[in-house]
Amino acid sequence: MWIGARLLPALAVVSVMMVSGAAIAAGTHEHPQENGTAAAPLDVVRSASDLPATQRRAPRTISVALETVEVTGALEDGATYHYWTFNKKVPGPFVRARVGDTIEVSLHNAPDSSEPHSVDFHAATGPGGGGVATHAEAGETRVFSFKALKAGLYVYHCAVPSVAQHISNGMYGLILIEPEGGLPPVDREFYVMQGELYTAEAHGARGNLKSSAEKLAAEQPEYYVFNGAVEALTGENALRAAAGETVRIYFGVGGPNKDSSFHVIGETFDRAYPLGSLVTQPMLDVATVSVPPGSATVVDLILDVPGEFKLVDHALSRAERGLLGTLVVTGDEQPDIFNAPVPGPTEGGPDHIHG
Ligand SMILES: [Cu+2]
Repeated sequence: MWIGARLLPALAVVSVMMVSGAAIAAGTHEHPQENGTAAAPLDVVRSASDLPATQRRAPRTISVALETVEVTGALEDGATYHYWTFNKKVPGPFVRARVGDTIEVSLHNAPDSSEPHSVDFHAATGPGGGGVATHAEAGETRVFSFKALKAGLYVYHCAVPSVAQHISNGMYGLILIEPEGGLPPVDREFYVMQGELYTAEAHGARGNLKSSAEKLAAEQPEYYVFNGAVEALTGENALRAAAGETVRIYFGVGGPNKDSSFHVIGETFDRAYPLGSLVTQPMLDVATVSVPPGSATVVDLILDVPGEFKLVDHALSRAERGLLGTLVVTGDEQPDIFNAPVPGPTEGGPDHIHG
């Protein structure tokens, strides 16, 4: 409740905070190379493969170390943005626990931060999800612990006002609380989160883009991103698997404001766990899953045929604002499932295909 109560007055002063924050950040960064500069922006994209493997085990105590760091990162070729991060990547680290675990959280706010930061785990039962307990000024470290009472896939995020600004700048991640007995085994797992960036400059601008409090308040983002940057999960960062494998995507929406109609073009989700509920039986054979801000879903795909499959939000205008990923599936063609003859190099027309 405290977040909501503080959000509205915080939005009223957001422009003041941003001006002072930019001035402090520009003047006091002690590690410009480590944290990225306009000349050498940091790669803030978290690889979709960057998540720990499951461990079937009894409940125990686990430690989660988060460092909040403000960095100038690459938004796309020729454009940078001053991200606020957990551990210098967007999203923050994937936290993997099981129901019954005690999770000890340590949050250190880097000394050169322009803002206090914190973390609110939706998996925690207790005031602010830890957001008050971890509120750390620059250079401070705060700790708290919670017991994972409920299995599920949950968002975590910074909870310092303006919360929307902190989330938009990149301060979100996922925590998986596996149910007793775990989830059905799969061959590969991936970690993908969607967010919005509200830049003063129009989409496609070059240079070091500035955040816009006005566009944030109006919920009018210029960019939509998977894992922090424009088309971040394509090319060498594409998700990769082989036909015949079953893959799982842990998908969350940091937002802060827009829901996602998550879809993989050319595939269906053989299993989908809406709203991150893992104790409810999954839905079967779903094409598009709606994921609200601050929520998540687990989707399993049995890959039948090879090819390139696009990860999108089916609100497809957003693909043209950066929201695009690729799942590359290798393997032998399966013409009994999908048969699309490829035109020859010089004879491209449909008459020749069928001739
Ligand atoms: Cu923050």
